Amino acid sequence: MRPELTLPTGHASSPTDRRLNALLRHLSSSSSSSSSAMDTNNSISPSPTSAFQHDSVFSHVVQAPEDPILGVTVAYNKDPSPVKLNLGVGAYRTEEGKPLVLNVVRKAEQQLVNDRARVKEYLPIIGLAEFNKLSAKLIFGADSPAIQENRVTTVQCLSGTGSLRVGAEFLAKHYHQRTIYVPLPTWGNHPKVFTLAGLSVKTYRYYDPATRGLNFQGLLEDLGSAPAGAIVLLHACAHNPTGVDPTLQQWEQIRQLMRSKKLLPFFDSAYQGFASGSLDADAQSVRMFVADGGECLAAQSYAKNMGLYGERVGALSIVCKTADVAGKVESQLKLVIRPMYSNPPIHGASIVAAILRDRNLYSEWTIELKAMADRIISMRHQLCDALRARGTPGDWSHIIKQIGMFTFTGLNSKQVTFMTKEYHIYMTSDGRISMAGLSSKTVPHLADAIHAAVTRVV
Ligand code: PGU
Repeated sequence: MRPELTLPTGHASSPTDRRLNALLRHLSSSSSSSSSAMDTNNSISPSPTSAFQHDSVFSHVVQAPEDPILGVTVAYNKDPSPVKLNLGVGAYRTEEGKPLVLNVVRKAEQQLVNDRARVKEYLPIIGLAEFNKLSAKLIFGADSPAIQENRVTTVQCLSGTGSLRVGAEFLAKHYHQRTIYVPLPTWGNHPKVFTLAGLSVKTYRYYDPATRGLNFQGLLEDLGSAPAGAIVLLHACAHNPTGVDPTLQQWEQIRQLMRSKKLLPFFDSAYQGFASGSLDADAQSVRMFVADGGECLAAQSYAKNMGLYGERVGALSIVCKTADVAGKVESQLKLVIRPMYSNPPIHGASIVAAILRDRNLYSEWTIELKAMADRIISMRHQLCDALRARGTPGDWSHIIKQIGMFTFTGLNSKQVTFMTKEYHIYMTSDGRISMAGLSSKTVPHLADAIHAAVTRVV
């Protein structure tokens, strides 16, 4: 039995209410004339005060907290202050504080638009073949023997996150060890992605708060005592959130230890080119592990280095011992992808392929990339100088020493809350700030806020 749809009596006096009641009468008469299946399945909730509201099958659902990183932007957007500053999400901004679409991306998009032969058909399950080939070349190097020997399978995925997820699901299904070790700390989404994919997450020591540098001894000890075969997540460069990377010598020691213990490296490469400004230099860690002939996984993102955040374009590569194994692995990756999202989007991958295939566009990209990396480095110097000029207590040299998009300031969550409340500066509660969100104009405001936080909040 359907209750009659009207607004509560005594409220139907205004013209608006009368119109609403007429509409409700119309809706209830048209639905009662339809089939009985419609009637039971598509009942209309007449008003928010209806008794139906209390019968929701979802009424037990509790409000979830905002994401620790993306939620910072949500809070920032709600703040009406003209001086507000978003240093939460790792997204590049210009000196004017605006998001940047690279010139070379605009050019590639123009080419795509002008090409009338282009269609919007589905891509294959593993994505755009040319994109995959060029992505592997970008991370492993043009002369990589693994590529030449066809031992690498590369599949286009939904940016870095999607690549990690597909790789993790493949490992959970087909690899004998389901434990993955992630650095402490790491990008907040890593544990969630890996756990939901079916892996069990453990941590290895990485950052030393006392030195604000690498806890190399702790890292070696923890990886040394990991069970044989365990998977190890490594940030290829520009470690997030700490901005602390091993030196090449340290990478070499990590490689030797991992190979001797048969630990499986899973590289997350979300910042190639952003750490040093050089695409090759930032891929050194990965290339070291591939050069020894061993196996590994690599998740690549074009969100930062091409500024293609919202295009969701990335790649997962699995380097295998033989071409035969690589072919079989690829066939299984397709079974992971197909029920997840069927096949990836075409536009972003076409932009990347257009840039990577063309010598001129490629070289233009490297110049724009270097300019972004340099601007971030210059922000590091400006912020450090501004704090020194204010006599802010503490040693701030880590701002310059750390690399990539972020500075792990060492500010505690109380100080972060204070800076947000009093200075409208938004950042993650672990004290990480995105240097890419800063500009010469906003450095003084941030330095004032840090100075006040350090001197007034313990
Ligand atoms: N891996 C690491 C180490 C990252 O820092 C990020 C992005 C990703 C993967 C995923 O990037 P995709 O956009 O999926 O390619 N981290 C940024 C962006 C915001 C977020 O948390 O997704 C950050 O601010 O930490």
